Order: sequence, then structure tokens, then C-alpha cells
Amino acid sequence: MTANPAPRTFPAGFAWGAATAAYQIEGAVAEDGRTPSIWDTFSHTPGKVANGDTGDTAIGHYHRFREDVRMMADLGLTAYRFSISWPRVQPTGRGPAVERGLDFYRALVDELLTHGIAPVATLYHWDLPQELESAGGWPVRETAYRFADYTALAAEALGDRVSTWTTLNEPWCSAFLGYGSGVHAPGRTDPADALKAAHHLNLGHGLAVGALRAALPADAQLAVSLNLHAVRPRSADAGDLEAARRIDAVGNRIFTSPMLKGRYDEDLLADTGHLVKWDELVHDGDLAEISRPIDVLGLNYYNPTVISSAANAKDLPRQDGHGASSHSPWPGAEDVAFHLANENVTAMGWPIDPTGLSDTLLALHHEFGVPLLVTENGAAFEDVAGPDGSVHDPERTAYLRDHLAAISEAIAGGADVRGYFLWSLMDNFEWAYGYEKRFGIIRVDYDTLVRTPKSSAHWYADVIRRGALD
Ligand code: IFM
Repeated sequence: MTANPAPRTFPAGFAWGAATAAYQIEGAVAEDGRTPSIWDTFSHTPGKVANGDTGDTAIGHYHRFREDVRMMADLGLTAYRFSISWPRVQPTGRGPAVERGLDFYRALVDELLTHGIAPVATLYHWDLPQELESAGGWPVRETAYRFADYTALAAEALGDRVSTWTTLNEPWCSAFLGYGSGVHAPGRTDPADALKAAHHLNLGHGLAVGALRAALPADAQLAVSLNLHAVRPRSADAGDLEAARRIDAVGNRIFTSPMLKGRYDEDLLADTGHLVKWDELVHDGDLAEISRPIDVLGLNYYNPTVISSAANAKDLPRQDGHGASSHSPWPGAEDVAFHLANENVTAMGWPIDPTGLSDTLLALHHEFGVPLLVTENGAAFEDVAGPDGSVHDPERTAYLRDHLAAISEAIAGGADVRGYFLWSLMDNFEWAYGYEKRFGIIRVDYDTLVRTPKSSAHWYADVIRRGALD
């Protein structure tokens, strides 16, 4: 007879959270002064989003937020990560704030606090005001300064009640899916613009950290959420190692090196120097600005990334995890192939492998020594709802359990991981996939907007209650 293994516990104060983003859930896109963002424009452009879906109504959170917070409280969440819609707070991306827009977030945060849930505010989850895109978007330097101004407005309004802030969500997606492959808004496909966007997102992050420090109490916790790619070469072949190095450079280190080390790595500059003039793009003082210290690094993790050289990939099945486009989101690394880490995939076609999460957390811990938060992790599956809206989703429960176990392993290995925000609290608008892919632990009926916790939600509530995994 084998003894039962000890339950996996988590440190005292570990944040048990869930995450969402404004455009994916709020709806009410033309209410209270909000103007279009790049995602309104993109989703209304025929052919860009599956089934012509848009976030016009999304899941109606703007009007149902009290009900949603009550469900969070029922689950026992101790923290909730949401994003602030820039065009709701500062419609044109310039000038004063619109109080009605801020009032929504004041009310949301007050409701969270009343229920003992710590708010974690993300300032930018991809909804650039359309007017700023029309003026050039993230490839233009001015956008970084606009972002810092908007940050100051948000911090002034909410800084007395929100103590944890993340500047950008997944700037890799904003830069390389938005301006490289074009599968995300604004749908542009120029590798040079994608690299310029990456630098200006970095600069915007640094300027925003400065604005937050100036406006917030000294104990505010400032973060950024990066979707770092857990890069694995497919073999020890020199071509595969080189391919993996290039993806690591333009997928990960293009953000971590300037933000956490105050530099762009020489190999990245060499890989991409034929596309942009880095010495003109990066002004004196930019790297000092970008590397302003943060308090915690947010990691968004879904699956590992297995890489080979294109030459080594002939006749091998490939993984396409970022939507169909003939334009690469990997400038300077086009001669590279992506492979499935295994055949056990989610409804997104993303392989399930929690070791990528523990490996990445430990690597970040060893390289940067910063406190960490898992600001996103979760899975879409083909949920089947019963007549009462109930969903039995053991695959999602298993995914979440195995990834929480990976976090506990990383903690046991020394990583200072302070919390977990599963993606996502509720089914929602999954960008170019529209409403086809469901990531929520709460089912949303898109006709009635009725919410029903799935079995994974009941399981998560139980984990939170016990503060441990079986
Ligand atoms: O839905 C997205 C989220 O907005 C950003 N991170 C990945 C999620 C799943 O694709």
C-alpha cells in the first residue's frame, strides 16, 4: 500500500485569482463617452474575426459587474485581474479623463473591495484608442507618451483603492500579431513596424512605471504581464539551436532584457538590423526609462514552444498557434518551424505541458531574482452545456490542477511566486476566434448572457478554500 502524497500547499498570502480583459467582457462600446478602439475597428472589418463576431455586447459585464463580483466572492477569489479600457477613460487617447468612464472602474473596484477581493488593474490589454492608431499607432514614438498620460489619469482616479498594477498585457501580441502577422488589431503586416511597436511598447511601459510611482503610495506593487515563450529546440542540431535562439530573442528577450537588464541583446539587434535602424529607434535615455524597477513580473503561460530550423522540418507536422497569416510574426526569425510538444492539445490546438510553466518560473527566478505572479493560465475546450447551462469540464480541471502543481514545484524550487490568475473567469470574446473558443470556468450563454459555474469553477473554489491541491 502506498501512502497518500502530501497535499501541495501554497505560501500564506498567495493570491487566488482569475483574469479578464475589458474588450473581451465589457460590451457597452458606445456608452458613457467610450469611443472605438483598434479592436472595434478590426472586429467590424469583414473577414478579420470568426463569424463576424465583435465585442459590441461581449458578455455585458459593464452592466452586470455586480453579479460577476458576487460570483467571484462565491468562488472565494482573493484577487481579480481586470483591464481598464483606455478609450473608455480617455476616448481619443489625449486630453482629460472622462469621469463616467472612470466611475465604472471606481464602482467595480469598490464592489471588489467590499467582497474582500484585491483588485489588480491592467492598463493596456490591446484596446488602443482608434484615434491614436490613425495617428500611427505603436510604431510611432508619441504613442508611448500618450500611454503614460493615460496611466497617470487612471492612477490618480484609482490609486487610493488599487495597489497592484500591471502596465501592459502581452506586448509581444500587440507588436507582432498586431503589426507583424496582422491576425490581431490593427491588422498591419510590416516587420519593421512590428519591431518599432515593440520598442515603443517597452518605452510606454517604462514611462507608465514612472507615472505610477509618481501617483501611487510607496507600497504600490507594479508589474508587467509578458507571454514569455517556453522555447525548446526540437533537437541538439545546430540549426535547431539557432532557430530556438532567434525565437527566444524576438519572442522573449526583446522585452525582458530592456525591462529587467536595461539593454537590447546584441543577437536580437543583429537578427533584425536589416529591418530597423535600432540606433535611430532607441533614443538616449530610453533604456534607463524602460528598466525602471518593477516589483513583480507577471507571466502568462499556456504551452511550450518547440522549435526547429525550417530545413529540419520538412515533412514534419507543424504547430500554428497564432492564427493563419502569410505574414510572419517573427521578424528576423522567418526560417524557423514550430512543432507540437505533444498531441494532447486544447481546443486552441495548444499542447498541454505544465513543465513549461515550472521551467519558465524557475528560469525567471534564477535569471532575474524577481517576485513572480502567474497573471494568466488556462485552457479552451469544447464544452458541452446541459439544458440548465451546466458544464462538466474535467479536462479544464485537470489542466488547471496540473499547472497549479507546476507552480507549487517552482515554489519548492525557490521561485517566489505570489499568486495565480486563471484565464478566464468567464467565457468571453477570444479575439480573432470570436466567441468560438471558451476559456471560462463560468459558462456564459451568449444569447441570454446567463452565467453558470462549470465543474472546474467548483473545483477551483474548493482548492481556494483549502489553500492546497490534493
Ligand atoms: O484571451 C487571451 C487573453 O486576452 C490574452 N492571453 C491569452 C488569452 C487566450 O488566448
